[in-house]
Formats: sequence, structure tokens, C-alpha cells
Amino acid sequence: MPSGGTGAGEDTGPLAGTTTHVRTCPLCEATCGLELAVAHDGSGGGEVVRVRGDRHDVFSAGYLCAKGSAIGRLHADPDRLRQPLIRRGTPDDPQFEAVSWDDAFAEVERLLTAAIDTHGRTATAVYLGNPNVHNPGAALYTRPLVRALGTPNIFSASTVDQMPRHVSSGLMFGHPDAIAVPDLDRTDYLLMLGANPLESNGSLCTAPDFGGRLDAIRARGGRVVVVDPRRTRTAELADEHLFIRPGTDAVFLAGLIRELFATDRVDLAHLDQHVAGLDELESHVAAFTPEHVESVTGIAADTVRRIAVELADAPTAVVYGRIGTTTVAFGTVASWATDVLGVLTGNLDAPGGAMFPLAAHNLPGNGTPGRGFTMGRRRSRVRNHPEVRGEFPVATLAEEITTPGDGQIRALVTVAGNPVLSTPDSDRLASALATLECMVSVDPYLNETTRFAHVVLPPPSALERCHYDLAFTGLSVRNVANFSPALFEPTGPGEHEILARLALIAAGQGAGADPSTIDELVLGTLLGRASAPGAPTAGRDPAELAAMITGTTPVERALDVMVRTGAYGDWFGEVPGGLSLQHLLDHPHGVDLGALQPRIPEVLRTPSGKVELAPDAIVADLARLASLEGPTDGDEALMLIGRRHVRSNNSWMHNVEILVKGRERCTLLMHPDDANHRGLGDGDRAVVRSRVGEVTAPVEVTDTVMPGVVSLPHGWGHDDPHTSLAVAAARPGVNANVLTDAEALDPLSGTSVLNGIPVTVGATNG
Ligand SMILES: Nc1nc2c(c(=O)[nH]1)N[C@H]1C(S)=C(S)[C@@H](COP(=O)(O)OP(=O)(O)OC[C@H]3O[C@@H](n4cnc5c(=O)[nH]c(N)nc54)[C@H](O)[C@@H]3O)O[C@H]1N2
Ligand SMILES: Nc1nc2c(c(=O)[nH]1)N[C@H]1C(S)=C(S)[C@@H](COP(=O)(O)OP(=O)(O)OC[C@H]3O[C@@H](n4cnc5c(=O)[nH]c(N)nc54)[C@H](O)[C@@H]3O)O[C@H]1N2
Ligand code: SF4
Ligand SMILES: [Mo]
Repeated sequence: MPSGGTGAGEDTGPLAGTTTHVRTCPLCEATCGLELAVAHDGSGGGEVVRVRGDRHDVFSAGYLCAKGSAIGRLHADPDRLRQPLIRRGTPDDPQFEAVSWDDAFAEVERLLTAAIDTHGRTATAVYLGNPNVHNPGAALYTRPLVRALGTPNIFSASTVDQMPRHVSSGLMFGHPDAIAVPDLDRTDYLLMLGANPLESNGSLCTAPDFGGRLDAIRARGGRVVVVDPRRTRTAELADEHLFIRPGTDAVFLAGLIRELFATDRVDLAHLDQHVAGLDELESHVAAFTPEHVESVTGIAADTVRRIAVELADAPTAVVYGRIGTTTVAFGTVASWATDVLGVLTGNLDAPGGAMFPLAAHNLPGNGTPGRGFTMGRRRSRVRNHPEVRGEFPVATLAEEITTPGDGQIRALVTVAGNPVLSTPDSDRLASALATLECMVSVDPYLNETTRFAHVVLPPPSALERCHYDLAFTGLSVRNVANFSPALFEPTGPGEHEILARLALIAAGQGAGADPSTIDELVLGTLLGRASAPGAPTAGRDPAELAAMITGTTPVERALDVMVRTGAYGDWFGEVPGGLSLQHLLDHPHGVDLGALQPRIPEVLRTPSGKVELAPDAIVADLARLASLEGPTDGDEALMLIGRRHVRSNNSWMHNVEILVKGRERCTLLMHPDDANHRGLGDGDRAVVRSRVGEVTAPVEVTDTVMPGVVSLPHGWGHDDPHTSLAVAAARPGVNANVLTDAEALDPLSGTSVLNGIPVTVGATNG
């Protein structure tokens, strides 16, 4: 079985007895168009009989992967919850009972109100997981919920993922969401670090058929260089692969910056008038000589010199770093360095370099300097960690639950998250969750996290809701807009309604309060853009505009407003031919809004109005980086890194047979030298120990990992008997995050170190 993407295949026409629907896949960041053959059951439901790539999709042109093909199976999964659950027993012996929605919300009201009355709002917390950003209803309605809780304790998957990128963008460009993506389709040179898009399908770079786009770079005479401690499928496709010691990319990148200065290759080109801090930058990277880089990273000094020259001399070039560069101890500095290299080679904000997308629901800046980016407005209670983007590191969640005192978390709402498998030191977190007085989970599965909840509220499946990608259209290599209405009627309340009712309960208005008040709140805020000074609709009667909104659900209506008042919108008739929800409905294969356009200085929100090349926080962390050293001789510790597989998605798609069948995937990859040295052979079970935990996993001996490095995927460990995941439980694997350390963070962003964990490995009986 090829595990990569599959083409759309022959056009064999519609299947007998089915109707054809196209929709955007919400499962990963690639936003592929899917073509579904559906047998409707006549009462709003039905069965997905076939899934293919939508060859007419303006962006994905027929590409899809195994997960997209399985979207009907996810919908049909008998373990997917269709009714709320209330836990009647203790966490050790939870007895879950399926209940009505009214009973479930009444129970939430009882528990949450008691917790707030007894301990105050600072004793509440929320954890927002990854699928929230793949779901417009959740994306729009988690904010009112968080507001209503009135708590400083906000946690999300961002601090086990991309937060360093937000911080570096905030510091350099003045806005944490000003994220430049590689212009894959026009670049001549791609230096890719810590990303494996052939498995992940790309991240912070929405590009369906990423592999095809990499092939195209090479076909037009360009070059792809991959830096990774493992020779991944992406590395194999590249022109060149460089092994790097885990956690050291920031040193390599700082070395490249230094080389550009040392060889007099700095050329700001069009950015000349738009940068600040250039003069001092050179001195801050002076320590990162090629020889020093070699000693820390393992990349030869001459290679460092050559790559710097290649980057500078290529007609266009881009440096792109992902998980392997962000979930490490110097994640923010590494993210900063990728953009600095773009600036110094004149490639940032230019075709073929890294560019800022402009999604249909967003607006360009107005060209005036901004307020810049602030962190640390609050600090976490136990560890005193600064807030970043209003969040505390999820690695501090367990200690905030277990440490007594004022503000100790006693009530937690999780929405679309599985932190027991996804966040560090997860055994400790699981024990902490068991002590909560109130835990409510909005989630379609009874899994390793939600099994601790007092109440589980399952949202509709991805096929029972509409989709418009609020997050990834803003991170896309082309500007594109697609809207997909719900395919099936939901059997329960929509996710927006669940979140609205939770918000009302949190606000003290009770389980019976009318959720449409939250709909009006959301819509009112969005409509504000239409009356802003200078807006084409400014001065028009808000009631008249409100009457023009279309859409059958509150989420569709909100999206209509966002798209109409966005960069390409119709502004309620003011801009003929502009986008609206109806326009998107009329174009089910998507609307192509063109290649990315330069956006500097409009996109900048720094007080100086310039790109800040040497922000104080970064300069301070460069001093810490300079003290990072290479391995010492005789060191028995191995460095643990993660990995992804195209048929997984973090922790939650292991309950679909077709996505998990075949060879065991939760294995420990180990270099032959390291395996021999420990007397381990292929298939042997090995004990992996870190400072905080241990797991036992089968060894896979392979020279695709560099010596000194071992790799275990995350998202496995489905052996908790109190979950309801029949398929996943048959191939449980082990939880890599039992090994990751909640103390290990990138200090600037609060992001956990998930790659480069020191571990020892030995035979099970040794
Ligand atoms: N199939 C699948 N697709 C997914 C997901 C999934 O779980 N499965 N998850 C989705 C999510 S939430 C995200 S955020 C994206 C992530 O998207 P990617 O970042 O592309 O994902 P990974 O496959 O984890 O790639 C990280 C790479 O970094 C390497 N690495 C580890 N440590 C280091 C290091 O110190 N330096 C360098 N240079 N490399 C290092 C690893 O070997 C790995 O190849 O994928 C998304 N797509
Ligand atoms: N060791 C290690 N750990 C990692 C990573 C790594 O590379 N290595 N990667 C990290 C990354 S990049 C990320 S993003 C995090 C992910 O961290 P999380 O978001 O906490 O974990 P997921 O496994 O994505 O769990 C998603 C949850 O959402 C539920 N869900 C799915 N669809 C919906 C929906 O439509 N609505 C609702 N309400 N729930 C839904 C699923 O059932 C599941 O419980 O994991 C991180 N953890
Ligand atoms: S690559 Fe991502 S968006 Fe495309 S079909 Fe697969 S899971 Fe869906
Ligand atoms: Mo992620």
C-alpha cells in the first residue's frame, strides 16, 4: 500500500444510487477538496459510499490522502458519541451513562456553578485542542466561552506546537498572526527544517499535494534541502538531506545569518526602507562561526558556508521550519532566524520567498504603525510563567490543578483536545485530572482525556456541519476560499450551540438560557467591521445590513458577514462581484484569489512600522543559545524525537480500522550502532526512560535515524480500559508523552520541548 497521497483516479461518473457532493476536508491543514458519493437515507442522514479527490478543486486538483478517504468512516464510527455522557462513578471506576442534552447541561450547571461559587472563577480553566482550528463553529464560539468563564487559566495545543512562531512574528512584525509561508510554487530554493510534509501534508504552509509541489521545484531547476535528524520520506525526495542533532536548528540558522554578513551577502533589496536593527544584528550572531555550528549541530562547517551561499545566490529562496524547529528549547529563536534569513536575502515578502497570505475573511492593515506585541501581562500561579497570547503553557496545567492555594484549578472545560496523550508528562496530568471537582469535555470520543470528565458533550461530525477554513486560508500558498454546507443533518446541537450554552452556564445564566443571545453577540461583533470608518458600508443602516445576511445556521451567517466584509468581499452590494457566502455556495470547487502578493509595510503592526530584526527578547535568548554545546564523549543518553505518519492525526484517528491496519507503527526507531551497543535487535522490546517516565516499545533498527537519536510517534497509548475506542484499543501503542518533561520549555513562548528529550534505552529485562 502506498501510504502517500493518491490521485483522484478515473472519472467513472456517479455511483448508482448515490449523489455527488464536494467539500473541503477539515482533517489537516492541506484543505483538499473531496468528492463524496453519498447514499442519503431520506431523513437527513446517510452513508458515504466513496471518497475521491475533487479534480475540479481550484487548489487541490484531485489530491487527497488516506485520512480524507476515511472521512465517511470517521462519521460512521460506532464509537463516535451521538449522545452526551454523564460519569456516575469515580475516575477509578467511571460509569458513563448516556443522557439527554437537557440533563447533560443541567449537570454541567450543577457542577460548574458549585465550583465557581466555592472557589471563584480563577479556579476554572479551559484547554482548547487542535481540531478547534479546523472547525469554524468552534473557532467562533470558544471565545465567548472563555470570556464567560472569566479565568486567566487558558491553555491550548499551541504551546505544544506553533507558539514560537507567533512570538517571533509578534516581535518582528508586530502581530502574532503575521506568519509568512513559503511561496512553494514560485521558489527556486527551499531550505526545510523539522518538517515532514510527505507525512503531515504540511503545516503553517497550506499546500495540498505538498510532495507534488516539491517535485515541481526540482523539475523547474530549483533545489530542495531538508534538515532533519531522520531521513524521512520528505528528505528522500529532496536534493540534499542534512542530519542535525535535535534541538540545535537555531544554532545552524544563526550560523547562516553570520555567514551572510561574513561573506558580504546581505542584500535587503525591496525591504531596504522597512527594517530596523540591522546594524546591531551582526554582533549578536558573531559567536556562531561555522566551526561552532558544526560542533553543536553535527552539520559540517563547510556545509554551513555552502548553504549560506546557496541561499543568498539563488534567484529566489525560502527557509521553512516546522515542528522540529518549534517544539524545542530554542523554538522562538529558530522561528525568528528563518524570517531573518528571508529579510537578509531579500526574499521575505517577495514571490518565491516567504509571503503573507490574505484570506477572504481578513482585511489588509491600514498602513499605520501598530501597538506591537506584548507578553507577560499575567503570570502563572505556580511556576510564574508569563502569559503569551493570553495563554499559559499547557505544560503548567497539571501543577495548577494539583498545587493547593488560591486560584488552584478545580474546574476544567476541554474542547477538542486530548492532552493526556498530547502534552508532556501525561501520567502526571492524568492523575491531576482525576482530582477535579468539575470537568466538562466537548468531544466526539470517550478517550484518554474525556474519560476523566464528569460530562462529555459530543459535537456533530465533520459531515454534519458546514466548513470554511478560518485558520488555514490565512496560511495558504495561494489565496483561496471554499465553503461547504453540512452534508448530513446533525443529530444533536451544533458545536457552536454547545459552546454557547456552556458560555451561558459559565456566565451564570443557567442551562435553560437561550443560546441565540450568544449568536447575536458573535454576529454583532463581526458586523462591527461594516460600520468602521472608511469601510465601504460605513454609514449604512446596521439593520439593513443585518437583513441582508444569508445562511441557514448562526455559523453560516457569521461566515457570510466575515467574507462579505473581508478583503475580497461584496460589502453588501457595494463591491459588485465581490465574495459572499452565496458566491462561495455557487462555486463549490472553490474560488481562486490568486498567487500571494507582497504585503509589507501594510502587514506590519510594530510601533516603528518596520520589521524588527533584533527584538530585545530575541537578543537576550541568543546569549543563552550561544552557550548550547555539542554532546560530550561517552554520553549514554539518546535524544528522543517524534514522528508522524500520514494515516494518523495526532491522537484521534486510531479508531478507524483502515487507518491503523498493517504493520505496527508505534515503534522506537534506533540506529544500528546504538542498537548493537545495547544488545537490541529488530523487534526486541526496549524500555525507554526519561527524567519523568518510562515506556516499553518494540525496536525498529534503521539507519534512517542518525546515531544518538531515537524516534517514537506521539498520539498512541490507547490502553486505558475506561475509554470507548474498540479499534484503537486493539493496537494501543505507547504514549510518547509519558517521556516528555513538563519542565522543559522554550522560555519565550512557553512551548514544550517535544523533540530532543534525553532518554536511556535498554532491553526489557536489563
Ligand atoms: N498524518 C498526519 N498529519 C498531520 C498530523 C499528524 O499527526 N499526522 N498533525 C498535524 C499537526 S497538528 C501538525 S502541527 C503538523 C506538523 O507538521 P510537520 O512539522 O511537517 O510534522 P512532523 O512530521 O512532525 O515533522 C517534524 C519533523 O521534524 C523532525 N525533527 C525532530 N526534531 C528535530 C530537530 O531538532 N531539528 C530538525 N531540523 N528536525 C527535527 C522530525 O524527524 C520530523 O521529520 O502536521 C499536521 N498533519
Ligand atoms: N510528543 C509529541 N507530542 C505532541 C506533538 C508531537 O509532535 N510530539 N504534536 C503536538 C501538536 S502539533 C498538537 S497540535 C497537539 C494536539 O493536541 P490535542 O489537540 O490535545 O490532541 P489531538 O490528538 O489532536 O486531540 C483532538 C481531540 O479533539 C477531538 N475532536 C476531533 N474532532 C473534533 C471536533 O470537531 N470537535 C470537537 N469538540 N472535538 C473534536 C478528538 O476526539 C480528540 O479528543 O499534540 C501535540 N503533542
Ligand atoms: S491531506 Fe489533509 S486535507 Fe487533504 S485529504 Fe488528507 S487529511 Fe484531508
Ligand atoms: Mo499541531
